[in-house]
Amino acid sequence: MTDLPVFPEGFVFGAATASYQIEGAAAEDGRGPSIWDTYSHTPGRTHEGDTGDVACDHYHRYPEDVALLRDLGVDSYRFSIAWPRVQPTGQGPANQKGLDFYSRLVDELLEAGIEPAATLYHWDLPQALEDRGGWRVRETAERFGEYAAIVAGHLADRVPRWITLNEPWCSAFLGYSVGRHAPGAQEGTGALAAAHHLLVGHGLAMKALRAAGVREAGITLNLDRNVPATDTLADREAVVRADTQHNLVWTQPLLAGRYPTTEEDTWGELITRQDFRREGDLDLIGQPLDFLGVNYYRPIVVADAPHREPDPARRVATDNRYEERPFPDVRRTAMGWPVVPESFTDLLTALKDRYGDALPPIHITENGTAEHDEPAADGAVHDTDRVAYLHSHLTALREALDAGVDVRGYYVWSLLDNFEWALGYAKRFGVVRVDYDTQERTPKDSYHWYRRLIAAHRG
Ligand code: IFM
Repeated sequence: MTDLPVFPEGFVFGAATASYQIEGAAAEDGRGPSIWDTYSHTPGRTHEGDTGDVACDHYHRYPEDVALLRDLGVDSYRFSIAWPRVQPTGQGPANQKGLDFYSRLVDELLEAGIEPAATLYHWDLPQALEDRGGWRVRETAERFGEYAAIVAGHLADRVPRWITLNEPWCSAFLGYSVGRHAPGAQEGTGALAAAHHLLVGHGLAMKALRAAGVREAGITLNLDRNVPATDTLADREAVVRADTQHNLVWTQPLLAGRYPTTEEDTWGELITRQDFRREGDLDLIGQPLDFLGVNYYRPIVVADAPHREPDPARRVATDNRYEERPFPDVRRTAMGWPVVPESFTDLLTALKDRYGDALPPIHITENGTAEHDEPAADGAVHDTDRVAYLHSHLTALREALDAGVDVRGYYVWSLLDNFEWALGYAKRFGVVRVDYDTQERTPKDSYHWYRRLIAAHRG
């Protein structure tokens, strides 16, 4: 174990999941439909028509899953709360049975000595709200603030760490521009409005969490490390547009109190046509964060390119005059993602360089990999590629700490193999294998590796 990275005392080791990806019980105890139920049940949207109807059946098997977390030795477990379990139509009184489920989960975690870390929104918007405009409209942000108040009112006394939104980039841009996530829209201004209303919703949820007296509240972003394909000015400028779309659209309002100065160059007429911003929004969005959650998986190579759609009236928000290129000469995961651990260090040090003292402490709220792992003849899962990925990325994270970045915790994605959104059950990210026919859980070699790493940090 001598080559394993060592983290400071008090560093939080955790594991993460999300409601729609693991819970199942899609129509149980009053849960209403979410946009992901609609999307996954629409033919052609997901791999082999997979849905989250059953997923890992965590709704019924959560005691077994908490026992796996306890044996893993994690300090904290990051899960998300399904809004349509708590408010089946996204508004109005709480569905007590939905709240009771999360209350039971939290109690089970606390009994196991594990700190719960709750995400309020990991993409399962109540379908009824999408029918009224979804994140394109401000009303959804207002309903989100009310939902946050209900949940915090029930759980704030037992949940110390709260995350308002998970990866709003995916909600806004995969959901309303690329169309590869629910609700599957392909729009220009609609996606930019969604991005803004997600930030407003975050601000309203922060106020609700503060009012409930929670210990720590923050937001999780999937920041990208965009690197230019060549050193030409054109490619370097393309990186600025990619950074604006992926990163600055969130970090500037959240951490610098302003919208990105590069937004007009990135979105042109789409952003100048917007009328969704209101006076006071930046103050709401820019409330102090106790921590910033960062999810990291891979870097992206960016090259200058023309607009894919020449007509601005028909252009989607992710058509920003750049294209992705393959990362040369590195291993790729089962997602096709390049494995470049040093990019993880670079992402974090660049964040520190840009925001300095305005950067709150960081929690890595997701990091991990999908691999082609299969059980061996003895039933064990020797996921050596995942072990190598985790080892190299935790080492890269340690280097970021050495470079002065204040990182307080790390959550592996994911505890369980689960529903990987449009890719269904074809991609496995878990440190625990799930047999979807029997629901049997098998800890993989990576689970045992992570367990040893955590144990090595205990006195
Ligand atoms: O599975 C997802 C998760 O829901 C959000 N972050 C990225 C993961 C892997 O794609």
